Amino acid sequence: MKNLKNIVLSSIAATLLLGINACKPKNAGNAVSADAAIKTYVAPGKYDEFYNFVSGGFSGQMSVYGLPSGRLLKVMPVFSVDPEKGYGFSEETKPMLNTSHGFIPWDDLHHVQLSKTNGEYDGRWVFGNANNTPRVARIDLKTFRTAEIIELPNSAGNHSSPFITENTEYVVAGTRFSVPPDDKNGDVPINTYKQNFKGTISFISVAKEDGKMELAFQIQCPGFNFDLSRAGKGVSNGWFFFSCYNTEQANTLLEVNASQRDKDFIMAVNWKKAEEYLKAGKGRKQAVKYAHNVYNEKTHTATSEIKTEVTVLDSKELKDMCYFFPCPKSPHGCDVSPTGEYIVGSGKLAALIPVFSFDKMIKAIAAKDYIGEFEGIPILKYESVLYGEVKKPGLGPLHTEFDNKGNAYTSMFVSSEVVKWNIKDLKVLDRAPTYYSVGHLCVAGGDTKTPNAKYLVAYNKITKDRYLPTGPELSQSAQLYDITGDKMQLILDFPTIGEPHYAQIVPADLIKNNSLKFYKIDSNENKYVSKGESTTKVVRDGKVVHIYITAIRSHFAPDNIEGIKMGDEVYFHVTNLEQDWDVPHGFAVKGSLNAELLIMPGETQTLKWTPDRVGMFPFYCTDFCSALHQEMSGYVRVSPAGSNVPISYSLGTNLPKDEGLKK
Ligand code: RUQ
Ligand code: CUA
Repeated sequence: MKNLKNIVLSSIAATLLLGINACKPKNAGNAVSADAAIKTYVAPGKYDEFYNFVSGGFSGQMSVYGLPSGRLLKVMPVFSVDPEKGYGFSEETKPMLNTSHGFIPWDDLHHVQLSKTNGEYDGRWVFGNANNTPRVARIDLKTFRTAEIIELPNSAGNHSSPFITENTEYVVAGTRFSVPPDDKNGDVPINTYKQNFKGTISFISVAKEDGKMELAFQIQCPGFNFDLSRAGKGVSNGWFFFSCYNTEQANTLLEVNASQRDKDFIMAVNWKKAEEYLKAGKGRKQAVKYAHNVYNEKTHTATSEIKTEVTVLDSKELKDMCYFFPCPKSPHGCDVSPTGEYIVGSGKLAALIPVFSFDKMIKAIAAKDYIGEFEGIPILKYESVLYGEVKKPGLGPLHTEFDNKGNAYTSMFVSSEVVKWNIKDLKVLDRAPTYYSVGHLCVAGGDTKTPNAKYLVAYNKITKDRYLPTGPELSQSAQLYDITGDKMQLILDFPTIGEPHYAQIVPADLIKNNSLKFYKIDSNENKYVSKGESTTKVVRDGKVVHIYITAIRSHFAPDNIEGIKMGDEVYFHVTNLEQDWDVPHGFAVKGSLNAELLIMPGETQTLKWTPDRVGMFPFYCTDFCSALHQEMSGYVRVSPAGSNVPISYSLGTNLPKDEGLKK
């Protein structure tokens, strides 16, 4: 009987979650603001006002758009190989994708977080999470390149990640899937979830000057699903808030079995307290294995180090560090208002939006206003922490961001709309349809202390009829709203790369003037650099051949290479000698089981090539760099294994014999 009820419940939930048609807004075409074209038009040659950093979801990348135009400016490779840029294919970048499991060419990037100083974006770095094989990446906004990736032990499904404190002291990451800790036997029956599975929150410290990340400590928590998170700020600085679902601790058919309870939890973590425990030596040193990968800008080379230890704080034993408060029902987003006073929980299956008060939470803790505890963690009383509830906001609340006028904006997946409400009186002020089924949304500066309330972007899961059909899969979509007035106004649709989850919008002025224009060739410390054509060479070392080659408009030096033999392992070390902005050269060779290289000015990158047959192999520059770009090419001659063709290489001198005589 119980099962039957569950199945009925589950199909109701499924209808609710999939019932997009039923809630499809009418007059889709008419919802666009009449002056949309003027508001989004950025004339040719003009810059956009904002950068929009958008997660790529299952593309594993992060993309950069200009707003309000919606122009795609760049796709930054992070967790997935990118043949366009040679990321993960060049010898220098391969170590970036190393993990304790080995080289992984893909992941699923859900959330982006810009670094902050005093609760405001500082334009230095943007962080992203790998959801599948738990990792956190830091991208340098001087180069728009991934600078560092750290793997997380004791973790699986790194979803509530990466969220940062108001001065970027920590990047925090919670497990979506609880698992047996890495140093315990994981070979246990799955239905021993309650006994053997644990959740983990990781605190990654970020060095002030250079952003270097270290896994500072982890907190071991009950085995739930930690979904999303936000740091406190202002009054609540020093705390973190995590939404938890599956507090039922189900291990199968979660859509039913993890939707039983009326309320799950938000976990509040006092991280200053955690720091005290850490200092006092209350942590347990645990043997683990995780990769820490760093791209060195001087050597243009990444290194990967496998680390073997982490300090774990136990939430069961260490008091006053973690608290639960109930939150209806299967909460997803967990967002903190600009002052830090309000915490908004978004229960995917809840018919209201609970708004919690930090002040009330602190008082409830002081008064020990508990309704019980879970694995040693006190559970605060819902009413004692609750500020109030937004009634009838819509269906399927997911995420909330804020403006600078005391308003909040919540995405409603099921009813496919953005709902604007007032934080003080919790009244719904406006609703705008999305096309369709909005997931995340972001307001310019919407998670900072002083949001810039000009634009809101909705990131939609389904586009249906919005764009020209492109086969079974349609592009995901972003929609731009002007939120300067009382009513939200839809002014633009633009397609996105992969599936967008969270995104952030930052004023262009914070970033655009710090952009690196080229790498200084004099400071290039790559082991295989050629700082000029005179130092290029081809060196045989047994069966390994190193080709030191340079690129400059419009030739490679050398461009005639002979003496390569079958069975050789060849490394093309290509240095781009240009010292000018926007003059990369590309490098590709016929039959190579590899991608191209795209080498920035002043940089050295290496392509590994194992010739598979005897013959002639052209190579060429792939990036149109000058009027004579088509001339920027060369040949490698491959001879049989036993051949006695000597190594030779040249540029401009290997002329036919008779022509040589004429000169
Ligand atoms: S999620 S659509 Cu992976 Cu941030 Cu909410
Ligand atoms: Cu270099 Cu085209």
